[in-house]
Amino acid sequence: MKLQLPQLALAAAVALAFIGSAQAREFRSSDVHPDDYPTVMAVKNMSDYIKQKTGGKDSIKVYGQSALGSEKDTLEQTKIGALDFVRINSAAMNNVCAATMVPTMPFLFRSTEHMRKVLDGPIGEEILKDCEKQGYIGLAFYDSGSRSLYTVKKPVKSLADVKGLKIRVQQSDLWVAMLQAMGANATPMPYAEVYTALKTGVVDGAENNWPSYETSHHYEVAKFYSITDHSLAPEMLLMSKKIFDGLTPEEQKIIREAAKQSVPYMRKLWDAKEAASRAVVEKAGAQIITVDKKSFSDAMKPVYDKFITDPKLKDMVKRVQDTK
Ligand code: GTR
Repeated sequence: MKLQLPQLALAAAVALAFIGSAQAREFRSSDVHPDDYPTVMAVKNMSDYIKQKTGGKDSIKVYGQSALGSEKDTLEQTKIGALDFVRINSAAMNNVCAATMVPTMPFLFRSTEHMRKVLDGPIGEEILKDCEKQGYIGLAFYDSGSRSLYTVKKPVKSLADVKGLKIRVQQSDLWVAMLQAMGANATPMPYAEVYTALKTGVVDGAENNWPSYETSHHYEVAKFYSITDHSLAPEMLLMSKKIFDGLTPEEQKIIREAAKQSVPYMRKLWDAKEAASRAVVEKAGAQIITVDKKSFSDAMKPVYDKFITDPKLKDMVKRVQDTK
């Protein structure tokens, strides 16, 4: 029997509907933070959006607290398609995709507003797009506030005090160079290992934003928090290109939209969390130390000289600085 055109169209529609429903899936996403942390909440918010737009078919489950491994490990899993999404700090991508070094650079963003303006605009899109060559679909930047130094035994009151201190850094050559330029003995290690390293004296200190300092309980061991504000390195949400390429254009569109719409939601949570975390650590007895930030910033020149050598990166840094 020969099928007529309308019958063919109907058969195709039935087949498509069948394939669509058969492929219902729960994507997996990793994070190093606990359940109620703004980055985790943002991906859960994305999941709600995706669920709603796909009529309950697709969703994302977040595995927090490094349950699936360190940021470095989960990035590798994502590249090969063993993991669907990964939420990491830009630092974790520095050795993989050079453009991510730009928003990580010390003392580059002048304020949170400046950082948001740059990352919401064409420069942010360029950096996200640049991750594709390495097997990642860059979906969004999230806030991470500014990072400062904290120590266990003695407070850092000036740049000279950093000399010789063993400071944990993220697993990025750029981060190693940054802390070395401050005079520290930079020690890269995964986030999940830092609490014990501080407690057992493997390191003398670390550096992070208020919410991480609080939720990781580092403040209980390292109670001297020196406000250096040395980097506003943002968070990133990436998807495995291998997985993304296997989705329908409609699913891809929904995922991109879901990520973008989660950014303002995350920022609201972030602003509240920064203030709340600072209050928690202060109440618990953390000592907040103000330092001469300019001396720290002046010490960063060798870091720019070493890492921002490619003309494209130089131009990008200049465009960030010129963004008003
Ligand atoms: C946090 C960030 C994490 C991770 C961590 C670290 O602020 O949210 O993605 O980079 O710092 O220091 O390893």
